[in-house]
Amino acid sequence: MIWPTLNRRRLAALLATSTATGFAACDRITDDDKVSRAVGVGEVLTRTAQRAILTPGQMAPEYAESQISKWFKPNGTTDPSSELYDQHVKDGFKDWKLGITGLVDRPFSLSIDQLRAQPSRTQITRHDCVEGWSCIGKWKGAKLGEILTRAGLKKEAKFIVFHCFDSLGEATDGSDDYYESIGLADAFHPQTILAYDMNDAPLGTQHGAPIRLRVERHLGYKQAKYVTGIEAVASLDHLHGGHGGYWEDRGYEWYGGI
Ligand SMILES: Nc1nc2c(c(=O)[nH]1)N[C@H]1C(S)=C(S)[C@@H](COP(=O)(O)O)O[C@H]1N2
Ligand SMILES: [Mo]
Repeated sequence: MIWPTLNRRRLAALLATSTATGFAACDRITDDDKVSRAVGVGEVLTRTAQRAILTPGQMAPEYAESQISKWFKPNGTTDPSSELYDQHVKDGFKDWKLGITGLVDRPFSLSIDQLRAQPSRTQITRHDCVEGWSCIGKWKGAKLGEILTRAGLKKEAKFIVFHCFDSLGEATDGSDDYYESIGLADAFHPQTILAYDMNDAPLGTQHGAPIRLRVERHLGYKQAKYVTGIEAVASLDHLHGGHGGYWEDRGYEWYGGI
């Protein structure tokens, strides 16, 4: 079961390398502004190439109960520790609501109980962090595609953004808030869920309570924890650093495919 993943990874790494080499040439002949745009194009090419070769809609490998990691490494924020978050933890997220906003025909919000009543999926998958570690966990959550269908995406909507409770840096103006985004193909992928259970128990604080995104064909940093709101947008330019995610704004690739 692990071999197809390794092969896909090698393929993706090869594609990334060949694209990077291609743009090393541009580096010498263009100014900084053009280079950064070229790198953007490179990412699109890699993504398109990955899509073409890796079969669109492909499922991430799933594992057996016996393969679930005894310990799942918590990473990044392990407690947003804000007044609001602490209050939610204290009352079991009874007043917490997930808003679905932006380019939708019918914006709405869901309480944790309502979210638990949505069509769900359970999956045992491997989480791969760019730092070089992996853990296998079991996730149960509401299918994102169903929620978006209920909200009705406007035709201009191209990306789904996940806003989070936590902030990783020092800034107090919101510029260090964690956020992530995915394209529509991933938003409607059957394994893309808003997970509220991990290993058959409600998601704990360390792993993103009350909900975290599981978008299984992607690296760890795409798996947004502590999601407070979902927004459909036409472009990522106006959000924070404009690259579609906290780590993307700090240089990581947006697609983050595995
Ligand atoms: N809100 C939020 N989501 C986040 C992070 C974070 O710091 N804040 N870290 C990311 C990274 S780099 C990884 S590897 C995973 C870690 O998830 P875990 O703590 O459940 O292992 O969450 C991702 N999602
Ligand atoms: Mo990560």
